[in-house]
Amino acid sequence: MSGVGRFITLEGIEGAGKSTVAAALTAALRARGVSVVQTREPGGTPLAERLREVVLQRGAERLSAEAETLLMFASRAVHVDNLVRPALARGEWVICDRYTDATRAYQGGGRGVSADFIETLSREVLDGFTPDLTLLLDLPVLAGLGRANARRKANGDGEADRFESETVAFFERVRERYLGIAAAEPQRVRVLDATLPPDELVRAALTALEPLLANAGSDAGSGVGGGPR
Ligand code: Z5A
Repeated sequence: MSGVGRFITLEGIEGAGKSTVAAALTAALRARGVSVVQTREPGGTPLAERLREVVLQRGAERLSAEAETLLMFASRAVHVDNLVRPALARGEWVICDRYTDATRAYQGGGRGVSADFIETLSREVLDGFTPDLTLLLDLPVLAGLGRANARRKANGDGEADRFESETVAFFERVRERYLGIAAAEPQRVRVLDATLPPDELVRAALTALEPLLANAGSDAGSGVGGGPR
């Protein structure tokens, strides 16, 4: 199916199930003939993935919350310019694991970076480029961290990165900020119950996409998000 490209983002705390849902949505959309690019942030292109390593790895030097925010936006700018916008211009859908809401929630809510700083960067660096739809996978912090820890143990993963080593209180602030964003932008952000089993959660995510699928190819607008393209 060719038509209007759509930019869909998945958000939530660690262990919410974003990667699982992203993969299932990509497969389900492709089965319906939609061209889909699945990607993630920070990262998504070779240079943006290098920036991801820089920002996630714990090192000896202090990285201020503002510097962390700048690195997130540097990676995002590379990703949007080289992958997201070109895919949308070709009429493809982009399913992206995290985007600017993650900066609002983690750097803003979690680390206390000012909303003004983040919104200025979003405007100046990305021209306010906004998803058509954001699915917020919400679940209690301890449940998310429990899943993430179980997966790390099962995979024999090494040292926790700079976010995985954060406190429960940090993730509570992140979750609260996410829910605040959803309350402020209910048209763009749909909250899904991420305590549901994976197949039910994926069904709920697909239901949320239906209005965009129904309109695919019938308009040339910028979608429900309404941000500049
Ligand atoms: N970050 C930031 O601070 N600012 C920004 O602007 C951006 C990012 C863009 C990226 O880490 C870090 O960067 C992230 C925020 C920060 N750190 N944190 N926290 P990442 O990409 O490596 O990790 P993540 O984004 O947190 O993803 P994750 O831990 O991989 O979680 P997930 O993708 O949401 O979950 P999952 O991998 O699909 O599932 C986790 C486990 O739970 C796995 O074993 C599944 O089998 C299981 N699972 C999944 N769904 C379910 C359901 N529904 N029921 C039960 N079990 C489930």
